[in-house]
Amino acid sequence: MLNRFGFRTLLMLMLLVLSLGLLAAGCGDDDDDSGDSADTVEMTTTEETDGGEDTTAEEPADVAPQVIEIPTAESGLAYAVTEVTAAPGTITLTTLNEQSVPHNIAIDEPTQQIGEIVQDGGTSEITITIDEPGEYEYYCSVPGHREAGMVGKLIVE
Ligand SMILES: [Cu+2]
Repeated sequence: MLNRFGFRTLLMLMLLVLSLGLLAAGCGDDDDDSGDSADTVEMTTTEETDGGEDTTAEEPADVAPQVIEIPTAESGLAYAVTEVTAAPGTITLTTLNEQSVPHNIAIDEPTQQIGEIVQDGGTSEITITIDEPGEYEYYCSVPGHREAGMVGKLIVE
C-alpha cells in the first residue's frame, strides 16, 4: 500500500514538474521570439480577432434563415402550398418540382428574386430578407404560369 501510494505521489509530482516545464517553455518562447513591442502587437491582434469572432458568431444566430417548403402540386400550374407564414428576417423558399413541366419560385417584393427553373424532381430556391410585416406574393415565373394562377401568399408577421 505504501509503495503504491508512493508511486502515485511520484507520478503526480512528475506531472506537476512537466506542466511547469511546459509553462516555462511557453513563456520562454514568447520572450525569445519577440521583444516587448512585438508582444504588445501580438496581444492587440489577438484581442481584435476575438472581438471579431464573437460578433460573427452572434450574427448568424440572429438571422438564421427560415426555410419554407413550397412544393409544386402533383400536376397542373399550381403549388401544393398556397399560403405560408414566416417571421421577419431572412427567409428561404424552396420549391421541389416533381412534374415534368418546368416551374420555379419567384418573388417581386420587397426585392425581386427569381429561382432557377427546374423539373423532374429539381428544387428551385430563393432567399429573401423581409423586415416589414405584410403579405407578399410568390409565383412561378415560367411564362403564363403566374397568369394561370401559379401563385401563393407569404405572410410575414
Ligand atoms: Cu410554373
